[in-house]
Amino acid sequence: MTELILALDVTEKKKALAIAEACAPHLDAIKLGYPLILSSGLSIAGELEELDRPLIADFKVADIPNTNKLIAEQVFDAGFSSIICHGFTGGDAIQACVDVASDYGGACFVVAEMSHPGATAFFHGGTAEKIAALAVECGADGIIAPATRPERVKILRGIVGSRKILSPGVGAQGGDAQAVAKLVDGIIVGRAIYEASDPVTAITAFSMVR
Ligand code: OMP
Repeated sequence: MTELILALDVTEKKKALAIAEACAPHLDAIKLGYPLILSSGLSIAGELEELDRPLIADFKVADIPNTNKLIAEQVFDAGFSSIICHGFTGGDAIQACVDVASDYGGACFVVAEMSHPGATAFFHGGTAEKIAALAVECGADGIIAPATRPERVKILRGIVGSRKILSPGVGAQGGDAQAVAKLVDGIIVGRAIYEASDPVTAITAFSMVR
């Protein structure tokens, strides 16, 4: 089964909570990042915990190992079950997040290649492949790879094997959920769900993944 993960990038707290509550029964996880947490505070994780869905912290952590460790501890203390970090910072920085995740019984996902058009400037030419290999070496639970480029996901799958691939970029960014769902373990969907007039109905467009 491919999981469906809602990217809850809604900056109005009341609206975010209402969408999460309505959609939760149809989701496998909820991803929170800077837009919602900077507008509502980290404590929103505690409020969402009662929906009983795993919470993924998308801070794309990208600092030195010690700072990564401190950030990851805050994330897991707040009730998240997974953290997303960048991989271009290198093995020691990834390892810091992986180790904290493991201490808390949580998971760490490493961004191997981003989904937006500009990402090709730096992630192509071997970088994404190197990051994916580093993620495996560090014992990460999986990688983030672009739904906007299924052909790249296939290449990265060849590197990470059975580790999880979570894939953003379907819907608003133009990626085709159907095409990528069979290649990955989870698709991450934001605007196509939370900007819809009826988010729960919008989810049915992604029912092929659950
Ligand atoms: P929508 O484009 O609205 O579906 O949202 C996609 C979500 O995935 C946003 O929260 C992005 O920050 C996130 N994301 C990407 O879109 N591309 C990436 O390469 C990586 C991420 C991510 O790490 O989640």
